[in-house]
Amino acid sequence: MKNYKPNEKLDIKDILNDIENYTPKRRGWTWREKVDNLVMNGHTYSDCSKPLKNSIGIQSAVQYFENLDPQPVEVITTEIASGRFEDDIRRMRMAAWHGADHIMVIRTAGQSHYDGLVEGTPQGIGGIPISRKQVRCHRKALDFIEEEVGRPINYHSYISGVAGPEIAVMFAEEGVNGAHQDPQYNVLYRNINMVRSFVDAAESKKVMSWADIAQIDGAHNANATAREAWKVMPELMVQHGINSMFSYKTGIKKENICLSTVPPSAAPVPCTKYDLPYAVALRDFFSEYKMRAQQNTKYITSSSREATVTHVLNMMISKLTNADIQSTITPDEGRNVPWHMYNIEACDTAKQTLVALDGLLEMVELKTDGYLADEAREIKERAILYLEELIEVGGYFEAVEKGFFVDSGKYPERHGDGIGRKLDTGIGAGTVYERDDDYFAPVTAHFGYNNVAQYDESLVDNPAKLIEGCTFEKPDKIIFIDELDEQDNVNERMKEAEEFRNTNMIKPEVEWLADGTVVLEMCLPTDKRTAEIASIEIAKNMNLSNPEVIHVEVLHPSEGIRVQVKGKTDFAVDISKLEIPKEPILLSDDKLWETIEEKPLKVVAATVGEDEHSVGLREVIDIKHGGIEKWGIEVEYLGTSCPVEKLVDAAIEVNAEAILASTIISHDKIHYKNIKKIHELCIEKGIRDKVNIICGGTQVISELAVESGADAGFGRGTKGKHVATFLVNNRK
Ligand code: Z97
Repeated sequence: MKNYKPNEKLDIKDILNDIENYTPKRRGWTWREKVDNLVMNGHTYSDCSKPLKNSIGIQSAVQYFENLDPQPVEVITTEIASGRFEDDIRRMRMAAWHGADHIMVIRTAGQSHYDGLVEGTPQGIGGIPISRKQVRCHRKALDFIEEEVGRPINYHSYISGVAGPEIAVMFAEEGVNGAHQDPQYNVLYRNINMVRSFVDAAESKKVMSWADIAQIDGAHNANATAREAWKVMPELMVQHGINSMFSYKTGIKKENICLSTVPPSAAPVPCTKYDLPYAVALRDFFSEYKMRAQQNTKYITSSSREATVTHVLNMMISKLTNADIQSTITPDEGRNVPWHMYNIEACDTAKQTLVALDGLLEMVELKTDGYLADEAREIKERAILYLEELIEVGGYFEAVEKGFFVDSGKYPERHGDGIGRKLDTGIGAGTVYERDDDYFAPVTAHFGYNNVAQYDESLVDNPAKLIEGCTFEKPDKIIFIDELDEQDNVNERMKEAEEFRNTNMIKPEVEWLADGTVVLEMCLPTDKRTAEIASIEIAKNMNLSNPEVIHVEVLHPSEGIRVQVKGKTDFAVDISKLEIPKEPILLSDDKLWETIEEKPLKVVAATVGEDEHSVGLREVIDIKHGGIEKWGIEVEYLGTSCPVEKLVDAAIEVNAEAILASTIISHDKIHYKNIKKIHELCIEKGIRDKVNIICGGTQVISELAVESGADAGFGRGTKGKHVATFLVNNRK
């Protein structure tokens, strides 16, 4: 693959090229490298990791801190779900530049509905990469992206459904680094037979342990499904316990077993009273395992503001209880649309919050008595009682049959509305057989009884040797099958958007390249229902097709409604035909301070003629609003309606380097006439070659000001920095 520069787009065709011969360059999960007392730009960080080679900091970093971009020690997850792997690749690159190093490619529909490995691209069914080709392309693109940002990136998907073991093998072969795997997920939410799920899980987990794949469990789904999410806290502990110990016993090492934790509640309930004791209880029970913290999604709405606040509060809990992986959710998961730009926002929210809370535990500590300790203990006690009852009734399968799980009562209370499954029903029921005495599979990482000794006793621990290595050791044994679907495949899809791939044509996008989708935001002075319908009409009048309300918020029942609408544009823009004015290059604060400190700079300033409009000039001068005083420029302000002679004389008297003349009034071109006068007076008094004449005002056009004799003209929108940069760059 080519080595792309930051200003070059990844070429999907380059990734697809020779994909049949790709093998992953490494396997296994990677944690960030912690740096003790990392110093960056003079600040010392306690909980940060090795900085990146290429990245984009949060907005204040870009604007005020020269892209200071410390990386928290927690792995940051982003969920990508465009459903088109060629678009996912671009999204991965954006996310990695914003600090994500755990890329979960998730589904828009159930991966667990697949009952086998699929060749080609199942576009339209799900967003998850199910085919070897997709996984390969993703991992290959990430090989480049991780070099580009300078940090390993963990690639992640799901090992679930009755195809779990096959997918696990494919993921191991292809260098996938993390996966969700929890048989309880299959049983409870996908009605896959219990026996089959646990047998499959044993096989899958064994394979995952061989490939060093980190595992995330599925306990959080009980929280998202429960009627009142904070009531399932004891159950969540039990689910974590079952999957963790099962995984450990199949061979996954403890540091690769990550509990999928989620703060169970959210405001307006007093959520910290539930969430913090729960997080503490979890750490008490599962201290040897890793914690993957996800934001609460049970109570998420379409308000991205609200989702962001929940996310930040959840990260406070993560920080107080040392989460290892911080997940970020599309902050508007409530809208159920994979809005990638909001995913990036969520990565920034995580980075911003975790860096802001750097060193928190050096300053505060959690109390070990009182409410927090009592509550945490109570949750643990309830969990133990739950587990004891589970054993009493005969074990996990019996407990599921009796509807123990996702019951809406807080254990030991039970409402009888849990998810019940029968041992002999569900998908894949009756498909598990005991292995024959002479059962034998010549493969690596195989769970359970495998009678290798019948062929070679010395190879009991290495059955694949009997066939000179299986696909794990000999990747050239993997048979790569490309697309099978003639219509639904990457080549066809790429043809559709060909006009927009690496050409001059652009269209806005949200989900896929050139989907034309935009978001409109408006405030309408009416009631909620009328506003919803009116907003659609407004979008139609703006020529947007398929308009759809994605968020409504009542500001007042009759005075105002905030509405967000999405819709599609049907035109494209040819960027080669745009006239793009040069961006003004502004000097940095440091450069301005440094230069002016070295060689002080004095100016005189006034509004000239009969002009009393001083606001614009004052904004450009005053330190309060980022005027030129900010960098130490000395200003002799002569007030308003200043005669031009007085201004020029003042410049001579104080030995000013520049004259700043401001005018708003422009009838009869009086502003340019005054400039001309200043210019001529300066010549007459012999100082024109020593001073810069700078003219400002809302009606000033730079070229005309210069034609009238000024050195520069500044119109509407000018900030102090524009003027300061000009003064420093053009000293006479
Ligand atoms: C997360 N935000 O990160 P399906 N196995 C387990 C799961 O939890 C899931 C699947 C399989 C969430 C998003 C929700 N979890 C994902 C343990 C899904 C796969 O059957 O393909 O829909 O789900 O956890």
